[in-house]
Amino acid sequence: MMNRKEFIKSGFLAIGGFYFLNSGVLKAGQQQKSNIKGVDMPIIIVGSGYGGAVAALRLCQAGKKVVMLEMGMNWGKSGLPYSSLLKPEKSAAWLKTKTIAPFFNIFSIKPFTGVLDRLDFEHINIWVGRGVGGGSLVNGGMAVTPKKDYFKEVFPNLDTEKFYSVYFPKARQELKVNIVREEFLNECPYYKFNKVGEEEAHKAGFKTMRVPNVYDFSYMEKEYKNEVPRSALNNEVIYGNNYGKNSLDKTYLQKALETGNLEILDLHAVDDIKLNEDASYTLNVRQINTSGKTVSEKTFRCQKLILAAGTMGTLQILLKSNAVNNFPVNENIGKNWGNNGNFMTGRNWVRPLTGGTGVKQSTIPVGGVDNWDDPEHPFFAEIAPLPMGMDVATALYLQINKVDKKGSVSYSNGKLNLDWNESHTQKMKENVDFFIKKMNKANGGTRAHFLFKDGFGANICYHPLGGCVLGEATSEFGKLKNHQNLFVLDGSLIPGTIGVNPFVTIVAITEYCIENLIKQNEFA
Ligand code: FAE
Repeated sequence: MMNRKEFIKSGFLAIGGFYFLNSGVLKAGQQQKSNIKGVDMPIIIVGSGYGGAVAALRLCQAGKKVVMLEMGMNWGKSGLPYSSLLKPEKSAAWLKTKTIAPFFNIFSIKPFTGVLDRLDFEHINIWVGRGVGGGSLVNGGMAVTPKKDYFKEVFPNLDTEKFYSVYFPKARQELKVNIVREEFLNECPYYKFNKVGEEEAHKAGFKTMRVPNVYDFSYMEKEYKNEVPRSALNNEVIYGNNYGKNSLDKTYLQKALETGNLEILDLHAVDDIKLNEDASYTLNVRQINTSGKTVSEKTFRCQKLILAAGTMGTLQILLKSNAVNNFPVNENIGKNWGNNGNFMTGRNWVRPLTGGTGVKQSTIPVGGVDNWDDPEHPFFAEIAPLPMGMDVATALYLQINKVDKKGSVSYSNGKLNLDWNESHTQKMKENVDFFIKKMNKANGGTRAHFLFKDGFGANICYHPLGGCVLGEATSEFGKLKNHQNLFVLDGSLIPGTIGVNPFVTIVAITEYCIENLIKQNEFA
């Protein structure tokens, strides 16, 4: 087998070589309308997040040549560092002039193809990752397997036992999921926020749980002892981690590249797609530079297409293509969308006289309040860090609720529209109100007016899910209905809710789908 170096030297795959011959060499910022037609590729995957990375690995291992198009940058290859929360630089935001963290956006920045993007709708803002590795570059790494009963409720047609004996364990192993040592937690002052969070939750009568993560906790222990460069203990997370985190570029994508069968084209954004008469697909793609300027317009054609652009990206491509190219989509596309019950909230004046939640905080969450067994107020609340470089005596929580009223996504006036308003988050708000009141009553503290206008962050969403639901908009294995050669493998397969942070489930479902699609000779 060719190693990665030999693979790169050999000019990538034959098709890649052909492709580069045609596209020529471009200088940054150069505007070029190329008319590359009929660049035939057997399999194209759009997006390099969880769904895309899992599909790529399994197809490459099965001997298939795969080309992956990713609109974000390949940070590993670029050699550029990720920036910390307290000193936002190039990686902090996708082509914005100001930072776009959930709060305290006081920093001006130069537009650059950074790793964190925010999609703004009337009642909700949705954060997503951009770059080779997708959401894994910006997320908190919380690697949670859903409760078995809830998984069964959400996916009644899947073989629950097989998921819990095969696909979830496989996902956790490939993602390198691990758990923090309790002794380390107790001694490390960077986890005071978690200790306080758990103590206060217990005092209020709530149960807490330890949350697994893909951040390498043995690395973090070395950070703490100053044996290695710091990352989680140096305010790095949503603008990328320079060390410690096992993001997809270090797991699934790295393994897929090592097969020699994967070529990743970064800074390649798919605008829309067309269905050809021979059931192949044509993709209109813009190659951009790091200022976001189009440097080349390209046309790709492929026999098999996998959309893994994340829930919002995949819906954008499908619905826009339907609007501009009459691309066939079935009536379920855009339906059954949800925010995974995401609702951010917090409390101010948390232990103000005894050092609050800590000046220095690790960026990697390790604990949560598990209130799922309460029939009236079922929820999970992540005890989230708020590393501000000073003690703000504030506790931050990202609550995950059920989604009792689903939303939907459509495309009009040249953009995605979301049918999602306060009525969709009403029950979540009641849960948050219940939680905060109970916490404040037992421990003191106030609603987090410093963080959110009314103490409620209903509009903060990290987990958009659904809109292309498994078995509804697709076959039981993710093949889009009414299509012979188009597959969707990402968060849009999950019907708006999964009760926990979703990437372990996205990985498990993609493992299941791609295994069966390969078995059925869909990519022969
Ligand atoms: P995703 O990872 O979003 O990848 C899609 C990729 O497609 C991206 O790289 C896009 O740039 C690319 N793309 C989109 N449109 C195009 C296009 N037109 N052309 C080319 N490329 C395109 O998709 N989940 C957890 O389980 N645990 C956590 O701790 C956690 N924390 C989070 C924290 C933050 C701040 C955020 C934003 C998310 C967090 N999530 C967490 C959610 C998780 O990252 C997300 O569910 C997954 O990344 C979604 O995986 P997908 O495969 O659907």
